[in-house]
Amino acid sequence: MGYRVVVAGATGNVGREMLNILAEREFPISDLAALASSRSQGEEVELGDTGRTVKVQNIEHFDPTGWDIALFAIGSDATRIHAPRFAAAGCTVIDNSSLYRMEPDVPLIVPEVNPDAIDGYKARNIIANPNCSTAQMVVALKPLHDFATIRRVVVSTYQSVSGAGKQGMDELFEQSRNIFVGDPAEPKKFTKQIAFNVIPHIDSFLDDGSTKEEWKMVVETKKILDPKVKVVATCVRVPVFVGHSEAIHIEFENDISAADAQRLLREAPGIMLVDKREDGGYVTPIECVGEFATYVSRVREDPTVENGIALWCVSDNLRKGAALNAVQIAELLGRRHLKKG
Ligand code: 2RA
Repeated sequence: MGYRVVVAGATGNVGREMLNILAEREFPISDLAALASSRSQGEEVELGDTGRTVKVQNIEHFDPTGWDIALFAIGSDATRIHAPRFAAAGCTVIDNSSLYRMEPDVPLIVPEVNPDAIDGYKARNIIANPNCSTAQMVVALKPLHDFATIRRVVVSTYQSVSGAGKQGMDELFEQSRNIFVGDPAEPKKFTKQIAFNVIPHIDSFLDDGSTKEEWKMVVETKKILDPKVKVVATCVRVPVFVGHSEAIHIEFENDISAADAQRLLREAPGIMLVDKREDGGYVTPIECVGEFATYVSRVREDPTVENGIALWCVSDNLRKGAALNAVQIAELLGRRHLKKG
């Protein structure tokens, strides 16, 4: 008993993590297909540590007829080609790219935040996964918003290089190594040196001076959490391999104390509160790698506004920021709408 599951982009950072998480969460799979471009055709990928390996097929030649769920991590250009044909064949697409996130008839889902929105998936038979930096933030905001209604969010992100794919990770590694031999190497993936540096630029610049990554955090938060919430973001690339961190400052309509916020966060789904006002009483990105949780630390009142809370939020961007959220959407879809084969 189980679903016929396709992982498209199976050899990339997120694709491999989706395979790992399908195994870790024992997602019911009766049949598994791993797809990638022709470059990776014939490679073998593993379904986590189950010992089960799957030969990678060329997505161009794959017929999705009779398959139940396709987890996509192939970028917007390839998704534009393949998602419609998978959806039309009756295979529900859960897409990690940004292509469909803001389409009015495509649900954009974080299961801990807006699970009911998935009930509209049949319109296109496509469900969108949010941007990694949005996903962890709305998980942390949700319990606080339900309690005291958020008016405004100011967020600064510290995003790891794995958000830019394997090339981003390779660039940090090589630059960090070469610096000690006096040759930091010219930036390729990033606009400036990333080793021992930070870069206030992710994705492309928009006319108003913000970047597309910052725009995504604004519009996706409004779609997932509440269109009335005002958000302003500064998204920064930092020399960390995996794990996005965020300093979040929140203004509420109603009164909320730090103790209220800590209690709500401690009890909320998907959140691990690690918050002691002492040396080491907080989470850092290195500690979140490989974990499912969205970690929250440094919860405190912000005295500069009437009802303000500031906090620190850390999560594995390849997991809750992408692969885990996608698998959780598949679990939600199965519970609510699909019959196991
Ligand atoms: C990044 N959120 O971190 C973007 C895409 N994964 O680069």
